Amino acid sequence: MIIGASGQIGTELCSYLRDKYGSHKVIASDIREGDDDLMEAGPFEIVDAMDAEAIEDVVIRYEITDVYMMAAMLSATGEKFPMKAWNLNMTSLFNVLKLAKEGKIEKLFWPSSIAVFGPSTPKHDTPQQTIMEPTTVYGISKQTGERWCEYYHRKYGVDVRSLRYPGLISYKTPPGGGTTDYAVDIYHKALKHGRYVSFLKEGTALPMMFMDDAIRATVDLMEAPAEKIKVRSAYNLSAMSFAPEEIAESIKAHIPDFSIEYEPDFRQEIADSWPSSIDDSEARNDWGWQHEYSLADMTAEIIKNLKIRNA
Ligand code: AKB
Repeated sequence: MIIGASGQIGTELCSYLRDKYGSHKVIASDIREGDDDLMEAGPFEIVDAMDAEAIEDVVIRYEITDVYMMAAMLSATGEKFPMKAWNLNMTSLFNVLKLAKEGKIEKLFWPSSIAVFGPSTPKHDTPQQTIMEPTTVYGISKQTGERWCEYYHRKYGVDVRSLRYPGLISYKTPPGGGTTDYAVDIYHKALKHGRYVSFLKEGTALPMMFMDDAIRATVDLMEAPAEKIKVRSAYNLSAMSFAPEEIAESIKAHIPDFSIEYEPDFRQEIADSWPSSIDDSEARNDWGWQHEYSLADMTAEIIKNLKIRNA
């Protein structure tokens, strides 16, 4: 069961799992309907991630074994609605941790984020274990969630697994309310208008990843033998790091007239509080994580596919 299946990660995760296991083995759910492909490809249930009874009803009805809890309010929207973000991000997690504790599901995936880090964290090659003093509500909720995941594993044997996602870039589904979203929007604006106004300033390097890599990491982590999972809070996960001018350069290789301007807004402060690169050697050593896409590979793939889609 995927909760939050109509969202940026949920949509692609759902189609990957359906290709792998068969459409009817994967139950999509969200508070709102998803795109036509998602709705037509297999079972879909309207479920509010805050509603424990509704989740349990689907779990029992479909005999769910694994749950991916992908519903969340991200960093930028979270700063506008702090209590809403806190309530959604924590209640949705507790709802599924409880089901796992009661033995009603076998395995749980819950996404964490580089937002668990803060301005006092070492900025380059941020290690797995380090100072974590997040300054956003989203980051505080992710750090707290990590502690609870580890607690439920240690105390009740819950098989919960998690990754600290970097900024995720997809051309298939739009992101919503994140600080790293500019790196998705830039491709659409490059093809449509040949220019982009970035809400992060030049030199703001952040850890990023192509969605295909993130989906593979998620499913690989869930399928790894339990004894290989040594971190039960959340694993650092990394592929590439770049600043707005670097992604702009990679786009110029395909669209030579493309130009970028900078008009930083409130999201600059959030980006400045996060690491610029991540050391994910524990994920690589423990369960064999390897990314595939570099910035150049990702840009080529996205531009090729958006051109086909827009033709
Ligand atoms: C955000 O920008 O809020 C997210 C994240 C890094 O978790 N993409």
